[in-house]
Amino acid sequence: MIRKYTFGTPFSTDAVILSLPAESGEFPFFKLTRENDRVILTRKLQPEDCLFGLGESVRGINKRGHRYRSWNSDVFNHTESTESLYGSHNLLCFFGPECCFGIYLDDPGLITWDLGYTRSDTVVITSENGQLDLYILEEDSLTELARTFRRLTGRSYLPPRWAFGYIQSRWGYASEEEVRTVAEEHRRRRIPLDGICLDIDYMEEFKNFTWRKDAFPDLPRFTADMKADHLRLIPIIDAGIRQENGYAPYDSGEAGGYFCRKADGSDFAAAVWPGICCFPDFLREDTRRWFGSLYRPLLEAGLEGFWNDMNEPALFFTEERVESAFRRAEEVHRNPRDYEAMWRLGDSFSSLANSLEDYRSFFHESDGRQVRHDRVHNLYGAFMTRSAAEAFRRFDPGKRFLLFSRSSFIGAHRNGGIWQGDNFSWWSHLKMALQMLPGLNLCGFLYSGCDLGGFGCNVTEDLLLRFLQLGVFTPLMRNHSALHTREQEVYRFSTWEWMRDVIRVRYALLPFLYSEFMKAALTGGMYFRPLAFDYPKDPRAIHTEDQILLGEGCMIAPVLEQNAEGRYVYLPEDMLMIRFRSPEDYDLVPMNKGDHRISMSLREFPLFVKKNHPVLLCPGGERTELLDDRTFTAVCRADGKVSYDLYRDDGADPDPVLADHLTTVVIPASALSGSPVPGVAISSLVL
Ligand code: MIG
Repeated sequence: MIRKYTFGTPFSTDAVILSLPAESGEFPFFKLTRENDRVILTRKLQPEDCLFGLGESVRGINKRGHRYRSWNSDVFNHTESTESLYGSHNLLCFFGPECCFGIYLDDPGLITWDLGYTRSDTVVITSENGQLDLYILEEDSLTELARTFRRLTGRSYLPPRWAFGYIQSRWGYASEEEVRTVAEEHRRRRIPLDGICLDIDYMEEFKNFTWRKDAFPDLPRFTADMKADHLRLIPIIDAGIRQENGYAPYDSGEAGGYFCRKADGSDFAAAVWPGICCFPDFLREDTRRWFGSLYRPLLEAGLEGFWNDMNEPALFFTEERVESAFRRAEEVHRNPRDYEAMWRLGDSFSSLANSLEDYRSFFHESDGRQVRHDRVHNLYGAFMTRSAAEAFRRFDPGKRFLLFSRSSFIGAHRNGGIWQGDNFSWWSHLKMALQMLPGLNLCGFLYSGCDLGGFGCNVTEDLLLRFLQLGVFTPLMRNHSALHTREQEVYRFSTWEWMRDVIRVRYALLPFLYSEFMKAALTGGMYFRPLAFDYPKDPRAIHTEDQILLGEGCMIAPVLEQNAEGRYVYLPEDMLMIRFRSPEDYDLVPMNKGDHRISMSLREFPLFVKKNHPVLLCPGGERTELLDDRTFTAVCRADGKVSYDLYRDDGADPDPVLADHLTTVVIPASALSGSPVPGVAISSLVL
């Protein structure tokens, strides 16, 4: 059941696809107060209550015990105390012995979520805008709650099937030759690969929609060569457009009046990678059309995938802010004995980036109205994604394109995926990546993943291995690292063969994982979920923070600590453990409900599977397009005959009908009797 409540005149965010009448009765579940413009919602928590949701955010699967802020931010240095990341996903589900409901704030401005921070038994949610649509969702189970929310907000984005392959990326690949070498080094070692990301270094002076003619002399030919080898190039596009006469995207943007403006009507300008930039007003339909059309030459050059960055939007500085920092510096210079001012001087410069004052200084246009940016801040990245997705649809309506963004808002889950932003090569960030996945799925972002290996600082071999072992299961499986950090391609490491085997397991599982993903996406389900969703009566499962469910019948529990050589795993029911070393080399171990200490050497990682849920392994291959998805080994802890509905399609149809693509695979009871592992059916299938 969904109930809608409207406060003031909300900005239309496009997040919701159902149009519902607003209720007029008493507001349920919360005490509602208004303070100046704000709307404040307060609710007492019972000791057992859990909170799920908030999509991209730090800390646990259960969000209880921290204060979060919906305010899209470029936070290269995020840690567990960070309150805002790159996206704002304003859904929070309350789950306890006496409650199962969700609250969704369709509000693109600043929201504070005090989730047992000020008082451990109280939730306080504050909307600064105070003008919003508020939805209360009520169902008997978390699983139904998630479905209802998807009904409200629409179907998740479907990436092309090749986007489930392994993708190599690094900030710093600066020429065609370098990129070809990366491809070649993978090929020589038979490391599977489907795509290589081009970061800002491919552009001329970091200017969107250009490419460096010296380093990438013929991008269409390069793209075609790679494609002939079933590899895709995936260029980055940033939000800002350099303010420079003679640069076509700037000239056409200026001519169309498509940029965000200051109060005096002049274009708002701020420095980002290309220098001083203007910012497309993506909230306007005509701007989205214009910006989307700029992708066209790249699409015509054969490119089929993009990642959109810096779209919070990230601002390095504005001239106004630099001026005022210098003014402060001069004042301090004149009063050298004002030690405190001297000490604070550093802050004036270090706080130049992403300043609230700048976000308050420019405007969007909506239905002829001027809307100050900070009121709608969290929409910016989502509408950039929308601009690109709409352009791709116009260009080729019969095809899926890969698109993933850094910044997002609910609604953007219909148009693209997201990556989890600038993590570090830290063990704690491996855990954070795992814990973020269920929340993202709840909010509709099924196609996602973190920078495997970690983006910032230097990775170690063991950490990269463990990251890849998580990445085997994330829809976006991308190794990405920052300029000047240790080179992170798997072939750089002495244990590259183990890493290759991990990636090979991904390819062997790919048709199965793709099937699980598509079934979740097409039925409004979740690909990853907290254990609480399937075991709502099991307190151990409800509070499990380092294992998550995958698809219909699987659970993952990666090793998250250095030198651990294994870990404890809680099985909420009897399961089969598949402990992989490679697609050909794995242990099948039936295990009973309860706690287990499981040894996992560096090259080993487990997949747990419920009884009577088969897992399918294909013979593997080095490219998604070359996989044989008709020949499988099925493994299953079974009580008798079992079947599985395998989803298979062309991987490109943007609007597939689930029922048209299901093949029922049957594993006969006889597969049990001949099996070397008692109770586990192992069966070869040819479709
Ligand atoms: O200010 O394009 O999150 O993935 O490599 C950094 C360079 C800009 C941030 C992205 C990261 C990307 C980097 N970008």
